[in-house]
Order: sequence, then structure tokens, then C-alpha cells
Amino acid sequence: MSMQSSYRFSFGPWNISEGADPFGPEVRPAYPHEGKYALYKAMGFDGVQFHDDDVVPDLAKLTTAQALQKAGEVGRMLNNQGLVPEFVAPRLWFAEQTIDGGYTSNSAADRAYAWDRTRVCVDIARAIGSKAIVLWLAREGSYIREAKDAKLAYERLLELVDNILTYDHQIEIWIEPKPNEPTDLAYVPTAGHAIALAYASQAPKRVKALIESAHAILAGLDPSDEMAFCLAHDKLGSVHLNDQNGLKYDQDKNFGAVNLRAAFNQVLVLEDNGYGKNGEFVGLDVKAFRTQRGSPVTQHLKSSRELFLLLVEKVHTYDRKLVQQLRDARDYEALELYTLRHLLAAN
Ligand code: 3MF
Ligand code: MG
Repeated sequence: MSMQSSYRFSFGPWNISEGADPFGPEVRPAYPHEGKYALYKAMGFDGVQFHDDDVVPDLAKLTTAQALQKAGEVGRMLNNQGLVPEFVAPRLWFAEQTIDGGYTSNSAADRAYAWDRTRVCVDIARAIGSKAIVLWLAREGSYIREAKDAKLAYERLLELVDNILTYDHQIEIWIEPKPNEPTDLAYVPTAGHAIALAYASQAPKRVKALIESAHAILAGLDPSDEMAFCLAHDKLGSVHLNDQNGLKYDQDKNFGAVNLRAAFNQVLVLEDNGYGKNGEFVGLDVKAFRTQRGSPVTQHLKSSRELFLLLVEKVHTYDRKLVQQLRDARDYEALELYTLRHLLAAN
């Protein structure tokens, strides 16, 4: 077991939001996108997660050369501020061409658009000095299963992964599984699906998963087990820590805010397996309450980070000898009580 506590944290600019939801408009004044980078360091964050159009606003209106020039400027700005770009993800769920998904759309023109956008995303990632792209397969799925040929869709996704690996011989692909929302039936709903794609690909070492706590919960799975599965295959590219109150819309609540014990188990599996030692970030993907006043609203990011670090302490002081004894004695009743007492500081 390896003990370590020097974690690097990341979040994406979309985590500082104006509070709009599907039922109503923005409720907070917009905080200038470019101004958000200056907030990172003071809050204890070093990594920036990006969508392609977070790096290059108005991406669709620019030529590739213009986009890459802007990306180069952003890369230099990050460098000057001591920030690291963690990944760039193609935002494939806004465009008209992706109404029915991109890579798995039934329309060849839509699929061509998705591929073009993905290539530009890889180029942007390289231009800002990011070693990975993230594929959150937002609209790759269906609302009714009869709408698409699912076998063909999975073949197309593998072809996509291979095309990216061939297009760029260094970039890593981190697949972020999610079982639903915005589609009903999403392809690649779990870590198992993502890792199967990795092994089936032409360069398995460069294909990993990004596990988001809320997405695992939406799939009815334990987030720490999803992380453990990836770690066992040396394929945990990153995490999106947050929380989720049951099977509802994707909530992106603060890490540990719903299920402290499940959060403890996530920190435990990361800490025990040396996560972060090869530069991996502790990524957050958390949403501020719509009710929160102010601009920018950042408390949710600070709270989730603090909660993670408090749980690292709890992992360090978790009595492993006792845990081992109780495991050996198969006394899980006592193990459960000890664990809960430990979390409540009631030892
Ligand atoms: C959706 C998500 C996404 C991804 C992001 C990066 C908007 O549920 O979690 O956040 O994390 O697109 O791939
Ligand atoms: Mg996410």
C-alpha cells in the first residue's frame, strides 16, 4: 500500500456556472470565461479541464489554422499562470449535426462532422500541451432502441477510437462512461464497456477511462468499484468526483455530500493504489446550487476539494490492522461499525 497526499486538483470552466437549468434561465451574472483561469490557483487547483470550445470560443466560426493559433495562445497563458491543461473534450452535443448523435448517427454527413470536429479537438489538445482527449459520448445512444443498430454503433465507436489513435500517435483517449442523459439508452454506459473498447483498439495502452461518481451511481454501480476496475487494468485516466442522490437527473452534487461512506471508499481506492503518482489529477465535476447568490460562485469547488482532503486524512488513520483482523475473522458487522465510527470520529 502506498501512502501519499500531494494531490493535484482540476475542474472545468463550466463548473463555474450561471445557474440555468432546463426549466429556467441564468440566475447569476456571467463571469467572464477568460477571467476564470485566474481563480484556479487561489482555490488550490492546478489543472484545467477543457472542451474544445472552452479553449477556442466560437470554434465553429474559425478556420482550423485560426483555432490552433488561439489554442497556442491559451497554452502560453496557462503556462504563465502555472496551470496545466488536463484534457480537451470535443463538445459534440450542441451542433445541429449531432441532434441524433455524431459518431453513431444514422447520417453519414453527421458522422463526417463528428470526425472533423474530433480531429480539430485532438489538434487543439496538442496545441495547448494536453496529452489526452476525453470522449463523453453525450448523444451516442437513442431514445428508442429501434432507432439505431446498436451493434453497428459499437463498431463505429471502435473505428472512431482506432481512427484517433492513428491520426495522432501520442494522444491518449479517456472515455467517460454515462448510462443516460441526454439520451435514454446510452452506448458505453460503464467502465467495463470503455475498457473493452480500449483492449479491442489498435493501441490499448493509450485508451483509458474517466470515471465520474454520479455517472456510476446512475448506472446502479458503486463509483469506487468502477475506479478499482480501471486501476486493476492500469486504465484510470482521470476521475470526475461528485455525488448523486439516487436515480434522478445528473446532479453533479458536491463530492461526499450525499454518501460520505461511498466518498470515503473512492478516496480509499485512489489513495491505496497510488492514484496521482503519475500525474493524474483529482478532477471535480460539480454544479453549484441554482439558489446560490453571487458571481462567480465557487464554494462548491472549494467544498468538494476540502472534503476530498479530509477523507484522505480518514484513509490515513483507518486502522488497517484492525480491518485485516476483521476481514480474517469474516466479521463484517464489526468492520462496518468500525468504519462508520471512524467516519464519525467516534472511535
Ligand atoms: C456530463 C459530463 C460532462 C463531461 C465533460 C467532459 C459537461 O454528464 O460529465 O460535463 O464531463 O463534457 O467530457
Ligand atoms: Mg463529467
